[in-house]
Amino acid sequence: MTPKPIYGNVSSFATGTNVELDDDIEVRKFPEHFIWGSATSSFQIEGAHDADGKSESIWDRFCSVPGNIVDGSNGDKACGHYELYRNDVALMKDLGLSAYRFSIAWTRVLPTIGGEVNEAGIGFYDRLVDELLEAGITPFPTLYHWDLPQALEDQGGWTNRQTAYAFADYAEATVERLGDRVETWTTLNEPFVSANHGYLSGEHAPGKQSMDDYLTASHYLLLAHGLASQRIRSLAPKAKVAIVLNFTSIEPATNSPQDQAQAQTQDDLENRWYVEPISGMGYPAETAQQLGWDQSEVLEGDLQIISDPVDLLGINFYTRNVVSADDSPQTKEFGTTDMDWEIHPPSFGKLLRRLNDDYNFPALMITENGAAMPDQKRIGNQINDQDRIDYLRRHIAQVHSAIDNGVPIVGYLAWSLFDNFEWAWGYTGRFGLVEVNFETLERIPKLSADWFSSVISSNEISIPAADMTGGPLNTWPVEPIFLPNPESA
Ligand code: GCO
Repeated sequence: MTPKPIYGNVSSFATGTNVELDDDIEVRKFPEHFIWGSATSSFQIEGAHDADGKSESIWDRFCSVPGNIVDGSNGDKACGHYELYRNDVALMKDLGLSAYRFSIAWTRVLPTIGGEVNEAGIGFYDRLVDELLEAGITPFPTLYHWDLPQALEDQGGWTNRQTAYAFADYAEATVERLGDRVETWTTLNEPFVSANHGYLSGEHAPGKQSMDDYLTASHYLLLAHGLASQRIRSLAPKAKVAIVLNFTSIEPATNSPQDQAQAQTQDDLENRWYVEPISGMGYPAETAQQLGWDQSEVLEGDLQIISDPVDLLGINFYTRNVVSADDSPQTKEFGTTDMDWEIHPPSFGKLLRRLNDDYNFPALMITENGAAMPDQKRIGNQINDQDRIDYLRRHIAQVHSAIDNGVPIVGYLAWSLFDNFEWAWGYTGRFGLVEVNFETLERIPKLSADWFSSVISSNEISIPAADMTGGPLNTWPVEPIFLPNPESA
């Protein structure tokens, strides 16, 4: 089956329109063909940890160490998506998703280093892609969402340059099998988190804690992206290549030079460190120097490989971080989610404009945005998550506003379709639009799923005027959610 194109000619990108309904509600219409979807990742939902020849990943290993995961859980069963995928695709169809972002487990496709492709493992994704296309949903696979084969970690993982080449081989094997039906390939999900949480803070697999390892891993991850991108293009010349980066808005707590310097360093490390090499600008020089990084891993030609132009930048956004040189705790202006992450929609709008002003990506897509919420209230059987709806609506409003300002955003994917394995938080952080009972594996759409579904079918959001003028609304007070257009301000 031929996939339908997921984004057309971005140069003729049309902006949305706004309709004032009455004094209380404003309706914001999205451009025609705007992509609405949801996202998940392999380890977080699939389960079937040793099925059909899959080998151990760093997350299988990490979960087996007591104390690593707050609730002592693992991904052995997760949402049981490996068995229930048909049911799940039917659910996506009911919700009206036009795209589904999922990730492919390297350990299913190539269970051993340098070994043969595991037909049973890739077969799962082959069937999933067909099922999605059959349902009219565009498959949007990510090749790497953190579940590195443990066998590669045993040889240094992302601190070993060979892992980047192994990734390109894995990309090739996957694209050879699915490239006839997949239009857009995402190489990596959030290399910052892979490198930082995995090799510096140690809160994620493989749990290392070294600044040298962080720096090395960040470079080999980006190299892996570039090598895979070249491989994908040579195998599937019509394919679009994307990378998904996470961005956290970093603000200095005060105007003091110390706080500003701290904010600059953090912004460099978390945000610019990845987007700039990809854009051909190299690593942020001042911060690299401050950290004493001699860049000896960066061989001649690497930066060119890394900056092989992408067709699409995927943006994951959740929160902002107000930083001070003395690390003092900051007030969370508009409240927090259940993860204690600050809710700050205006920062999202600001970030989208900044990415468009500072870099030159032909298209942007929101590949993750969402919130863990307490999910304690119910109406009958259904979770009444008005707080999650508020979060989503305010962030989607920022997307609309950015589009109106000419930022070429082609789609919005909510994180996440399901409650799932939230890494070191186990099953305690619930981000789903759909509730999952982890005993019975029953799926029950939350109120937010119904709301999101109506946004998709109408291709618009309705915003209470109070959201734009300030004043208390629902669960937290707001400031104007639309940043003024810099031109007209
Ligand atoms: C990420 C990952 C997801 C997380 C989500 C919530 O962005 O960190 O892509 O796997 O579950 O972000 O933390």
